[in-house]
Amino acid sequence: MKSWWRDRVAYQIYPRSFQDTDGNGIGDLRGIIKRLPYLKELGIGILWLSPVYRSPNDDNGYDISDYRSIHPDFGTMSEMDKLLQLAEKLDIKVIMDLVINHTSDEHEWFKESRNPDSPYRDYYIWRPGKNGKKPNNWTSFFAEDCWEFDERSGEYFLHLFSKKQPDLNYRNPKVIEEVKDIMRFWLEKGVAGFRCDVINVIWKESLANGRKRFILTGREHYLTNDGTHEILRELRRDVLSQFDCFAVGETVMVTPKSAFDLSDPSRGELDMLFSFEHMDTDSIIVKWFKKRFKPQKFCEVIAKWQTALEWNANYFENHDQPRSVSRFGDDQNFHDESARMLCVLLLSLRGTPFIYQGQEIGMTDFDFTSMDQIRDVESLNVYRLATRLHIPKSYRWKMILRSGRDNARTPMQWSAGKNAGFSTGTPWLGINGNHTKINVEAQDKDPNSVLAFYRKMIRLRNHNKLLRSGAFRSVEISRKLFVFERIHDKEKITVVINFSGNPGRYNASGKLLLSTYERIDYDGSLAPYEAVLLSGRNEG
Ligand code: TEU
Repeated sequence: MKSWWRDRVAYQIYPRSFQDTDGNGIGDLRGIIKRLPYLKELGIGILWLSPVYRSPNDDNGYDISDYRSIHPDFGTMSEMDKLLQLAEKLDIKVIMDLVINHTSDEHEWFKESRNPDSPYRDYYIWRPGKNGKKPNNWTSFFAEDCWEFDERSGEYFLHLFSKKQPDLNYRNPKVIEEVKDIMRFWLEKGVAGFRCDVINVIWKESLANGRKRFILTGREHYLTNDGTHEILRELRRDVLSQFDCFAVGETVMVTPKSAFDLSDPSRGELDMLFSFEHMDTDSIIVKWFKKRFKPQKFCEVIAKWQTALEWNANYFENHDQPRSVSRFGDDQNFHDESARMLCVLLLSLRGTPFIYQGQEIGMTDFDFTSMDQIRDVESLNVYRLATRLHIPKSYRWKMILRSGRDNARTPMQWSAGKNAGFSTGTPWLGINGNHTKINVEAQDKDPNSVLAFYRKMIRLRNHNKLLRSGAFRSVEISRKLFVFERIHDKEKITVVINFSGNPGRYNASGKLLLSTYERIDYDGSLAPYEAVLLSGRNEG
């Protein structure tokens, strides 16, 4: 089957924050249906829906209690079917979020498994304590430890994420069969694949104590091991290979080598994956402790991954990350210019580009002023831990401001009107006050807007085979400049990026294809955050 997913631009919707149509303050499927023409006009070819399944929303849907039903807040299964039908008519492929490392503790399987004699007991990882202690010393992704004691069954269960997200036990063949059935259910409905949530931690090689670490003690026992590779090959063999679909993995803490093995087409596991190294260049060990963002380091990591993998899934933001224009650009002095520069960079790289809702209009980090406004379980846990560790309140709040996931989850800014046109009710999460300036309606008819530029750049990529599938060659990476080429046979496109708020200079030849500024030709001068694409002959 042709890898059509390599020729399309993908867009991620966080449904809870996208468009509410029934006034309950939560985005819904009818809202997504309403906005499909907007996505078509943007040039989107793949739509990734973050979870819309039934869930108690401890982790906003990444804690699933029924994989085959739609959460009533989002709508009904018939509305889901309608969304799929309309998307197909617009030639937009829809992929679902496959969250199979864990379920919700309100899933029937888990409720059953609390009975030690239940056939579902082995669907999860239950262990007795040791001398009144937890089964091991592992720590979770959400700043807690990894074991929760269940009074009823007198044992602990493992959870790498929140205590309401118990890990599934992949040593139990029934679990893998259940996952295959869930995948088939959605593929037979017409979805075109899956974004596989933290897919490289699902096999726990051992439950032994881990080496004490600042974060994720115990990770050596579950990160990207043979068990995970085998499960991925089995899912490919028994399910994915039967459908015209793709699987993109979210793979935490992978190296270029381990990522290559997970996404090498000849191994039949993932078709591509989201890595994190470029998203951690401004972190000190963990994302909550930040250092100054350095474009050179960021671009060096990107260049490394461009050649390390046969194919990448490229992204600069998602529902877990701060907004890219605030983090990698300059949302105060060069908002539009740096948003356009990031657009050129993302859409000029080799690999499938993933745009996150609101990125196309330059949405920024939130303007919250208090923890009362924070909803994300990860942020709430981290703030509680930082308080226990006596980290000063001002610094605790700075940690949340700079790295909290709610930065990306404020409702989509459709207009300057009430609630940014997101909802007629009270939004589940605060609306950014800058929606009066940054919104779709204001940009839709403005030829100089960030939105207009995304439409232009996506159109260029959708019609330029060299940009979609040419080889990547790094030319120059310095404190302010990132220059690379996309090459196919005798043709090449040179991408010159001034990754700074100062004017720059880089001499390069070629016909000007596009600039983030109005210009008719390229004389080597670069305005602040200017990016240009030049087409020419490949002599090298
Ligand atoms: O995220 C995996 C994960 O580890 C995230 O916490 C991410 O590493 C971190 O927040 C990035 O800074 C996936 C989902 O994307 C996330 O929304 C879920 O909370 C998590 O898995 C559990 O399902």
